Parts: sequence; structure tokens; C-alpha cells
Amino acid sequence: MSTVIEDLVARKVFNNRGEETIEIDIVTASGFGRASAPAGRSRGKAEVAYYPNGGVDQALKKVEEVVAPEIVGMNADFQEEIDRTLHEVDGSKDLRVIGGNTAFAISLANAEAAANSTGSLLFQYLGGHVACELPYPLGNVISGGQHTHGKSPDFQEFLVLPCGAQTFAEAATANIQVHCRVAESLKKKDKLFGGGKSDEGAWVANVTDSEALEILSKACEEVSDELSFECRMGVDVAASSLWNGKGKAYVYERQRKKRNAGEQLDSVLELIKKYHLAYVEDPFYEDDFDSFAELTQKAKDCLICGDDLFTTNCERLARGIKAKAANAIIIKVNQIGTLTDALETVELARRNGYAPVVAHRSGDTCDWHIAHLAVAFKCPAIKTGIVEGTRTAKINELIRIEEFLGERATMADLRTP
Ligand code: 2PG
Ligand code: MG
Repeated sequence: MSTVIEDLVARKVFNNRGEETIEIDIVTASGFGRASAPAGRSRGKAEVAYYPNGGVDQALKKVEEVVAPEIVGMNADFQEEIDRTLHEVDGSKDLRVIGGNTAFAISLANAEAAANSTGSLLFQYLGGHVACELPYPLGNVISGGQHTHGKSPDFQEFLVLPCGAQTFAEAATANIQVHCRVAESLKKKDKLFGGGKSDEGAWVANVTDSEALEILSKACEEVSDELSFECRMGVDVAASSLWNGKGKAYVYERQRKKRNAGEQLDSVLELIKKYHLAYVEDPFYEDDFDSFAELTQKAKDCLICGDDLFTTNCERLARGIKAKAANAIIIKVNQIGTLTDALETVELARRNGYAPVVAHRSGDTCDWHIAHLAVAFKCPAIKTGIVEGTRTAKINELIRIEEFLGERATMADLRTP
């Protein structure tokens, strides 16, 4: 058995939006790994650059000319060295020379190749034999904000979290049932609703934030009763997209309302209480650590999660920890570049009682690696959609992992830190 890298191949493929993206194959003497990169639409400003000037074509050129010659011959086992080499070859802080998505795909393909060469599955390779906990699927049911066009809610995502499920398969089934019930209610509410969906496979309808919450809350109650376990709700406000820096207000176009930071705090807190929300992501714009901290202190039994706030970045998380800004962090490896960078952030989060929530991107491929990362990182939840090919790819991989673990499989601990 050998994990020496013999070949690295880069190609251009497409994501679910039809956008070009990069896919990497890594061949070792005894194994193989392949990974492709996703893309966000509502990106945090501190994310790394996805591609060099010239896009995916230029990234492919860079791989061939400067990256592959360095990586081929290295040992896939040494993930940190591979990731360090990617940063060294790039030389910039935000990976703009080779592209953050290039680094991401090489880093993930390498980890997969190393696992495959040693006869392990990726989650075992990264998490060891103690990695037996399945994350709760946090599923997007109704889309709004920057993920939709035309009339739709202002919040970006209305989510379900089946926190009472005993197994991952049961949890995934609950989310699908909520997804289907919500469609029935949307048909009644909006006569023009034609079953339209966002990139993430969530419904797109002409409803306000409060109507979406009411519809989702009814569906969660009904499915909870039927399945005899609790399904709770969450939201991704994606507040950076609502924030108007000049006017210092959150602009809710659909509601024709503006809220200053204080009003935003009161209204989110009210929603947490009214709907017993289990999860709130990015309730404030990406630099407002203070309002995040106030909400985290006041909200009870709710994960307050930073996505654009932290961008999987250790330094931003350290600032958040100091300010007591949140109790959960979204982990998206392509926000920061490599697996080693993301792992460093996950470890910092863990040491400080922050729940890591691995997540997909709105533009995604059928790559299922985040399913393995969620188990390896012991994430209490994974945000990866409910019904749509690129989302189902991750859900189905978690079903396979649960089957593989057999009696050792348990659900993760969802209690708010
Ligand atoms: C988010 C994500 C994924 P995007 O804001 O959490 O749902 O959106 O990938 O467009 O950044
Ligand atoms: Mg988000």
C-alpha cells in the first residue's frame, strides 16, 4: 500500500446552476480521490477568491503549470503538507493566484485519495474509530432573499431541524414530509404557485416572512405529531444581504420595512420565542459582532450561528469568541480554502463550545464529501437541503454511513452549548 501521488488531473465541469467549476482527480499508487468545488451566491466578504482572473480556464492552467509539478510525488497521507504547499504555491492571502476553489478541490480529492489508498472511508480516515455520530439534517424548505427572484420572503432560508429523530434515516424522512406538506399549504396560499424551486431545492413562493414561518410551523407540528418526535424550525436571515450601510438599516423589500440594529434584534428575538426556533443563522450583517453577542446572550435554547460573520476563518472566529458573538459556526471549506484551514477552525470552535455546522453552497455538485466531514468533525447538524439532486447526494451518503456504522451509529448531541 502506498499513498504517493502519481497523478493530478484538473477538469472543468458544471454545478447545478450550470456555472463552470473545477474538478480534481488524484491518483496514488494504491488509490484514487475525486472532488469538485461548490459556489456561493450570498458570499461573505471575507471569503477567499474562488478563481484567478480568467476563471476556471485560468485555474486549470495554473494546476498544470505550477501546482501539479509540486504535488505529484508528495505523500497524500500528509494532508497538512499538501495544504501548506497549496498556500505556498499561491503566495497570496486570499488564494487569488491559483483560486480558493482550486485549493479546495485538490485538498478534498487528496484526503479522499489518502483514505481510499488505506482502505478507509473518508469520515473514518479523518475522524478515526470514535467518529460514530450522525448529524441532524438542517433542511431548507422555503427560499427567499438572494436565492430567489421576484416576489418571495426577505429571509434567505426557512429551515427544518428534526431534533427528536432517533436515526439519520428517520430524520431525513421527516424533512421530506415537511417539504411536501409545505408545498400543499403554499398551493392554497398562493394560487399562482407552480412548484418552483431554488437552486437548493427549496420552494419559491409569493409569501412574506411571517406567512412562510406560519406555513412551516404548521407543517412541523403535523409531521411531529405523525412521527411522534419533534421537528423544530430555523432560519438563515443572511442579514448582510439586507443591510444598507449608508442608511444603517436592514431593508426588508417584501415587507416594505426598515429596521435599525435594535429593531432587528427585537424582531429576531420575538421570532425565536414565538416559534421556538432551534437555529438562527446570520441575524445581523457580517461585521456586527456586538448585536450577535446581545442576541446570543438573550436567546434561550437556540443555536445562534455565524456564516458570513465567520467565513470559516480562524481569526474571525477568535474575534467572535472574544465578543461572545455566537454559539455555532457554519463550516464551508471553500470559504477558507483547504481542509487543514477548516479543521483548524473546527477545533477552535470545539474548544470554545461553539457547535460546528458543516454546510453546502447554493451552487453545488453531486460531490458528497461534506457528509463525511460532518461525521468526522462530529457536527451536531449538517445544512444540506432536502430534495434536489445535489442535496440528495449528501443525504444519501449519510444514509450509507449510518448503515455502515450499524449498531455503533448514534445521533449527535444537539443541545445548545
Ligand atoms: C448560506 C448558503 C447556503 P450561499 O448562506 O448559508 O445555503 O448560501 O451558498 O449562496 O452562500
Ligand atoms: Mg448562510
